[in-house]
Amino acid sequence: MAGVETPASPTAEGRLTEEFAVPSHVEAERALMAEFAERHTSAGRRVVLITSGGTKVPLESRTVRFLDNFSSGRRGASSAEYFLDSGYAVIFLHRHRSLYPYTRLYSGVNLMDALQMEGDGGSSQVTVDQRVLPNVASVLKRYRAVKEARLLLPVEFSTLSEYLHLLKAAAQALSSIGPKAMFYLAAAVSDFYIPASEMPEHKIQSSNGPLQISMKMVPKMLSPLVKDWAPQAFVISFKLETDPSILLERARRALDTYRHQAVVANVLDTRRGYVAVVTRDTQAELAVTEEDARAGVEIEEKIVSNLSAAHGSFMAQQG
Ligand code: 9Z3
Repeated sequence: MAGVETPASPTAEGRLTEEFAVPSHVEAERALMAEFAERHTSAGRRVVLITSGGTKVPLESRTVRFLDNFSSGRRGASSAEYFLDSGYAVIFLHRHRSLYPYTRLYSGVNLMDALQMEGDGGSSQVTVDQRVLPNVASVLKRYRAVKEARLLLPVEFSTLSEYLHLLKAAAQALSSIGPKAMFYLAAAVSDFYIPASEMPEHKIQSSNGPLQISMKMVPKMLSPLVKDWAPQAFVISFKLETDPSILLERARRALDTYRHQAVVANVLDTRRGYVAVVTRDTQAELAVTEEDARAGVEIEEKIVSNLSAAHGSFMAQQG
């Protein structure tokens, strides 16, 4: 209608700036990520940014309570190892205390049960019981080699706000390496949050009776990431459902909406044994067979092998 101005709806990036406070360490992390990307691409390596773990959404500004989700970070941590084995340098953007590459293999072990002590007092010797930490010598060797070559850059987040700002900083830091960058967005990011302006400052009192909360939609960062922050990169998102019958349709819809390169689609209960890698023209079903399971083959090895080959073709097409 002439003369009536409808305000344009804010973009995801605009909402990020307006609604989520910038954490103090973002600039320092951005500089580290940019230096890391530059150093490794100069040495002829590709760089993958892996996001991993769940997010914590506070209900009070002096947070006593928060909303969390199931993600253990295993997908991200094990994928990091396979990307390293395939020659990638890895930025590991993970939720504080979620599973970590290499140590994840022993996450169920009580450290005290893995150590043995000979002698006592000043002359005691502590050794490792390799029955409790199977293959620890070879795992330690791989871990040390990765550390010495500075091939793994860990970056931590806890809250949703930290995750969102660090993802943007990472995407901008990797934009200079163009198609050599892969984004592997395996973190389970909350879809809902309470804006700071609507959050009570102090602990919500149970004496006020049952609690009703209203949450806003989290802006979808995939959109500015693909369009503006790292438009030349190879971008993989993950789609999680609990109902297998809608999984593939949702994965295709995400590809249509964001126009990125692939979606790894999985169902909560079967995620360790089956995924589909969906692109605009292909669909690969990857599964851990019984034989694989006996040989210790993990689904992440297959996902990484599929995607690193696709990334190679993508880079070749970009010239
Ligand atoms: C995934 O689907 C990951 O594969 C899992 C891995 C989180 C299931 P774990 O950490 O589990 O090994 O325990 N990540 C993405 C999940 C997600 O929240 N996706 C959103 C969606 O499906 C947005 S891209 O809508």
